[in-house]
Amino acid sequence: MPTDAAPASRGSSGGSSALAARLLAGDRAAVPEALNLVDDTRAPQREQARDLLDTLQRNRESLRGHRVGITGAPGAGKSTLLDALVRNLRPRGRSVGILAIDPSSQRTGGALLGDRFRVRSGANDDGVYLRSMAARDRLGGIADATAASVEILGAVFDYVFVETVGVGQSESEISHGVDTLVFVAQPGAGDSLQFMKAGILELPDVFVVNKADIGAVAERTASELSSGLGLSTPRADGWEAPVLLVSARDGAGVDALVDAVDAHAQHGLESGAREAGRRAGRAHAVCAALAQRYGAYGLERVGGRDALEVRVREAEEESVASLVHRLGQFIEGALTGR
Ligand SMILES: Nc1nc2c(ncn2[C@@H]2O[C@H](COP(=O)(O)OP(=O)(O)O)[C@@H](O)[C@H]2O)c(=O)[nH]1
Ligand SMILES: [Mg+2]
Repeated sequence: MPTDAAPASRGSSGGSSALAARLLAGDRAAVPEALNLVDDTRAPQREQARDLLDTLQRNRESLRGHRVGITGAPGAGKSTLLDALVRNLRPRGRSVGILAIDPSSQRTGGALLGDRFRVRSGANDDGVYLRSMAARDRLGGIADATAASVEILGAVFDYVFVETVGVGQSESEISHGVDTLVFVAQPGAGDSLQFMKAGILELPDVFVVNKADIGAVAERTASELSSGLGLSTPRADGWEAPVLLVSARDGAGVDALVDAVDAHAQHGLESGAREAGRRAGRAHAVCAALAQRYGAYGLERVGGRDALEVRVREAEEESVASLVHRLGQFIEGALTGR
């Protein structure tokens, strides 16, 4: 599908169609407006947002930006690493969109990171864009909001990075929304042990032991992780997750990290894992949003989670937002006996 094709002007709003066309043509100036639209809770805006996202979904072949989750405990160095990644990628002409999901507040972490980018990459560089999103107001259900923002950024930028905090549940949550999951470990913090206990060692596609500049402790953590991975069962998709020693502060190992992310992207394209992952991610986002809104009982009323996932997989021309809306109305109907 050509990226500059004007999308069908179906739907209620010429405005959101024009916006979708601009995004699909690679217009970076359309990004803030589009992200504001999908964040707007007013009914007419929500409808326009669904139109916009449906258009992107119909043109999904054009959403080529590779989606990378950066996760790990607070203080592990995720934001510093993103900064290093931007400084590595920008001189090579690769564009970067960043979504920082802040679990506590809307302003602190993201704004700080934003300031750092303005200092480092210059205010006039439109090849890097950062948006921070507060998870606090979303009652843990950030799957559909993240999905919408990632689609928009992925229409325009070569890489979309999503920074999320945490060890455990959040890895599993974010792994559904990205193509490549990078786990950033803090040297000596026992992250590798926590991982093995939680049984989620198989989720990250790339392991980074950051702060390699502090020496022996970082190397020990890296070898712990490597042996833990050696003991885990091989992955069905054949990918072997590398463990990389990186210093986000000095930039050491950042080239190797970019290479590992690119190699995983290539593997995903060739094996079909990326396409399959995006499909599964959509199903997950829809079900998570509906379960959050209507509970397990609501889902049962329409045949349960598995049946819903099948429906989502079949509805390839509809965005996550539209599916949540349409299936939500259906569930409400079932719950009120209409
Ligand atoms: N020595 C060292 N410190 C680092 C490195 N990367 C980050 N830090 C420091 O670790 C702290 C937390 O970094 P930050 O990027 O905010 O972590 P986040 O919470 O995971 O985003 C900050 O004081 C950073 O300066 C590194 O490679 N080496
Ligand atoms: Mg951070």
